[in-house]
Amino acid sequence: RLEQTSPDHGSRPPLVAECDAVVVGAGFGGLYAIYRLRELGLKVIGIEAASDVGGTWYWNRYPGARCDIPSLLYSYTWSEELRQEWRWSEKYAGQPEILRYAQHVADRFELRSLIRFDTRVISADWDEAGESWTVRTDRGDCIVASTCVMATGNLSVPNKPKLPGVERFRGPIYHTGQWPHQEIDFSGLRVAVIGTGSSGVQTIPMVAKSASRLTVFQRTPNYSVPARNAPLSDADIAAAEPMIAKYRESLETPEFGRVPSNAFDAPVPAREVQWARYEQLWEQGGGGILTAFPNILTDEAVNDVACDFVRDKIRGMVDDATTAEALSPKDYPLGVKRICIDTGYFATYNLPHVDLVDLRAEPLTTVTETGLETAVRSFALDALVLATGYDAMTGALAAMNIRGRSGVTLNEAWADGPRAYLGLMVSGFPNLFVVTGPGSPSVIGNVIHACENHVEWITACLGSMRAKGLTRIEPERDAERAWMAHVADAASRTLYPKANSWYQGANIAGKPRVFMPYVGQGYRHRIAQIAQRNYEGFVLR
Ligand code: N01
Repeated sequence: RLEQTSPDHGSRPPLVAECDAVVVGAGFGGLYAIYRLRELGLKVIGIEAASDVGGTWYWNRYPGARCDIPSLLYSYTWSEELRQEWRWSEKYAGQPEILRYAQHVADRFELRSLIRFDTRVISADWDEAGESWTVRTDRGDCIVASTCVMATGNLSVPNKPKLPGVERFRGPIYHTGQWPHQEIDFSGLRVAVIGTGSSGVQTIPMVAKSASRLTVFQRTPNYSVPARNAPLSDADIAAAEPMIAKYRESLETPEFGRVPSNAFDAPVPAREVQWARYEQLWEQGGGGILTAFPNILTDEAVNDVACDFVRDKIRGMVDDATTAEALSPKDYPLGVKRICIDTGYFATYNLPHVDLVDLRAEPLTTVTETGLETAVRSFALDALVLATGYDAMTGALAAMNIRGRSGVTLNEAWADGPRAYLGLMVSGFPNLFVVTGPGSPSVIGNVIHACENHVEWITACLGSMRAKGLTRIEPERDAERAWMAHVADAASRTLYPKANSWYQGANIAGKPRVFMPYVGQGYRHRIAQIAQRNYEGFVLR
């Protein structure tokens, strides 16, 4: 009984159509795919479950939702006109502004007319004889297309934990990833937030502003660094130009989270040297701390000092020593769960009406009609906010009933964990492309740039196939196996596997543990080379 935005299911006749490409999802990946494939001369039909474009930024309307990558970089690079005409107002853009940007792109490039909104794909079946996908939707549409591009997002299927007794709760329940469109007023209410990942860390200070009492239920504390968000002046924008130009020219965007190629032979700096650098980056704000030293994500001796530094900062910001201790992560390295970037998060716990409940010390036992109970205490509540994350990277694909060659479903193919050659295509599923799929860098770094890279690769691939009169592409099983082994090996050389993160599916009960994003180096060069070598590892005909 979640309070959420319901799609507008006003009547429209079902669409029965044939086209060259179906693009599922109208977030930043899908919008660009629709644009590029149309430019290629293909007949494209876009399908989007929401009532508008924006993907993640359509759904994540919770108070405080904001990007953790500077807005001047969290932008498309493919249109210089777009870049010149769009002006971001803040260093880190808030959700409403990012959504307006996506809407502007859709209008500016006339993409909306190609998209069926309020429409969810319920199945996609490969027809071997016809070499086409039959895509069906919950609106009765049946679209036959030679190519399917899944741009369904990495963080688009909310994780709604089955809290015992939750159906009894009489107050409203909100999930940060499905926030209602109308303003939610928590004034005078006793509110609980469950979850302290990026979403929780952003929304907790905002909810605290209006709630009469806020209780945060934390299972795992997170490392969080201050955003130091600020308005962007014209001078800031001009000063950032060389950096943006550099990013546009280079094939890799070196954001935090990436493991640079010099990580493995970098020296371990002295503790004082590290501390001084972390101090500088802390003052600067944002995720820069993860770029402090090349080996911060590969060498525990370096990472340990960074962890000590952040814990020290937490102790300095939180008045109550027990609360500070509970808020300090201790059992995993910094940055191997997505680092949180906050505005006033830790100081929020100094407010008299805000409390932290450490679920490791007192586990949640049940939800009642009027609140929550832990093994130790009861909490009377008026509203519940779930900031409990997502079935990341595979959730949306798994929900679509995709059936490939020989009738094998994607869920069957992925029973032991997801596999995709280059994170782009899955063997057994011809002509089905995944934008930022498992096995690609995707969520490690700047997702907009990752989407651009994949869409450009897919468009070039389809263009080259058309030029050669080819109609079908599928990865070889061996190439896919070797790639996923390489993805696992790249992760194992870093500290990433040392946390129970959503990167490896650890947040979803029963999900196979596979480290999904590619954290190795040179990904863009690699996939470009593979295309140049006549799509090595793919079978085309
Ligand atoms: O989700 P999360 P998120 N009982 O999975 C807890 C991006 N993002 O929505 O760690 C109690 O990180 C869970 O506890 P634990 C960003 O990439 C970006 O916050 O599993 N607690 C955890 O504390 C990010 O990483 C931005 O022990 C439960 C929390 O819920 C990703 O999205 C903003 C529980 C979930 O944290 C996901 O972030 C927002 C249970 N049963 C999101 N189940 C920015 O750009 C889960 N939890 C800034």
